[in-house]
Amino acid sequence: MTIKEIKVPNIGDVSDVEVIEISVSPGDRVKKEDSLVTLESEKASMEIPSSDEGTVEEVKVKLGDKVSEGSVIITLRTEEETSVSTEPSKTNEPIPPEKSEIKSPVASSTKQSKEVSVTIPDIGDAKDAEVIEILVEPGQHVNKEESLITLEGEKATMEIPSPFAGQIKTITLKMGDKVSKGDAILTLVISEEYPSTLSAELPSAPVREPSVPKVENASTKSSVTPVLATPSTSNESTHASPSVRRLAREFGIDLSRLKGTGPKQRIMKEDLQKYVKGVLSEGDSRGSGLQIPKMPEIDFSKYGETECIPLNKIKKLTGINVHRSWVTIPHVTQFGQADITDLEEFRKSQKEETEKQGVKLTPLVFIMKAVILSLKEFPHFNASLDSKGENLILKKYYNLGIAVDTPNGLVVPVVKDVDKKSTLELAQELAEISQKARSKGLSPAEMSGSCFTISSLGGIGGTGFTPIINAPDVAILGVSKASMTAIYQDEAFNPRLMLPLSLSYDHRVIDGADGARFIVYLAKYLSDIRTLLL
Ligand code: CAO
Repeated sequence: MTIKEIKVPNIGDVSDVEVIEISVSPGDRVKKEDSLVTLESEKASMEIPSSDEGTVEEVKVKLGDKVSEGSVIITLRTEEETSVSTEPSKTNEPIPPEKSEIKSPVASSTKQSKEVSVTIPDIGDAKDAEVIEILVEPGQHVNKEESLITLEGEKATMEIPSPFAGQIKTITLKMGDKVSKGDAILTLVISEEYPSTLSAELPSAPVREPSVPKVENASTKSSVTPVLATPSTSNESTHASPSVRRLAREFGIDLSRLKGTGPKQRIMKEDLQKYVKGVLSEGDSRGSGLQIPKMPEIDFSKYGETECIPLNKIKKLTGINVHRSWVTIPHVTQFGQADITDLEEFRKSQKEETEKQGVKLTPLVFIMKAVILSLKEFPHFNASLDSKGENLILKKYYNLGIAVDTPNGLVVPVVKDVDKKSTLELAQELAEISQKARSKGLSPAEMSGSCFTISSLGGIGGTGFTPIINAPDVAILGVSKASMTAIYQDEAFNPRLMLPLSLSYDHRVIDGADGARFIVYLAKYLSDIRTLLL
């Protein structure tokens, strides 16, 4: 067993380069060419791969350190019997900063627009390097040193920066092309619109006459951004170019969360964009900074006897839906109560008659009617946010979800077109869907298309609760058990049957004032039986 020092190889004419990423820690197993650290100079980011295989003994650098050729990065415990410090592998040989070439200038004056062809500069001994990323598009303005493409050779990945500032006219190569020194990348229009960089470079740039073979531009040095990394096989999920890494760092994104769609699962710029868009549109808790610690696994049997009952399908599905609603919708619950003394008197007077017709009239049917009147008064309660959360879809139909308690769990059948149905029709349909729900006879169609949901626990008891919105609805009404209450009216306390109501609403769509107005209107309709029966 030998301890070897892995040093920064020749990285061209740069020194004191900052360590911006450390990919290994003591005890890690690394293979030859696995990335150890990423360095970033003013002009280039480069990954330094391991020149040997072994176990990391010690990391000799820390983030922010400045290193140069020969600085020790790590010590590595290897199986070999040699005690000599390793020379950087071939891979670590620097790719010489090179001159970019321009050809076919249209004019010689620096004040006029010129079209130049940007070609692959000297990329060391890498021949037939593959184009794995095109970072620009026609019409785009680029700055000097801005990366144009990424190439992947057998031993190294490198970004080719623009030798000038200008506007891209055409891109000559395509993804997957194999290129070598001198191959055309793109044509760039450079003009006095970009004086800051042009004036610095062009006067001394020996631009070629159209008929003469191309001439190297001696003043435009430092063109290749060497990235001395061989794609890591031990950590494929972080196989990405420096520009993608830079972008990920700016957004604070952990690249190991992404799946690369590029060659050899390389993470492309598009993958990063898709990930960011996804996080933003879905309100992903990872992106919103909601770092919820995992529940600890507890062996409850050490405290007493236990029995494990697996959750059934309905409970699992309900769990997923209520959890998603709870964490993605900002809920507010508004409480209120309705005086249903008159309504109950009327219901009881009708009860015998309707039961003869086989229909059970409960307060819920009247609540459904009152909800429809309130939804008509407040249309944005009869709505859904689109998936991007940018538009409110107002619904011109009135379908109510009704939460039904079944032996298997909670299900929410939907009563369609409630506004078009009579009290008796609704009572009948309510009995039918409750029965179907309890005998698992509901079809998916009978459980979809709700606009607003009612969860009534009034038949059971309780004084109030905070229902969870049945997304994509924007509000839900919770109904608790009505009870006789002393209400102060006309300078006296009177016994009134009061119905507790709790309205949870999506605060992105509904303001607190409208939440309160809605419940006041609802209570008013329930208190006035004449309006309900109209
Ligand atoms: N206050 C006082 N009494 C009430 C009442 C209320 N708010 N609501 C119902 N009742 C009475 C009914 O009048 C009936 O009494 P009578 O037989 O004397 O007339 C009795 O309670 C039972 O009613 P019910 O519950 O069978 O009927 P319903 O129409 O009120 O409700 C249904 C139907 C399907 C909604 C209900 O059975 C149910 O499953 N509720 C549970 C919903 C649930 O689990 N919600 C929680 C979801 S999590 O948010």
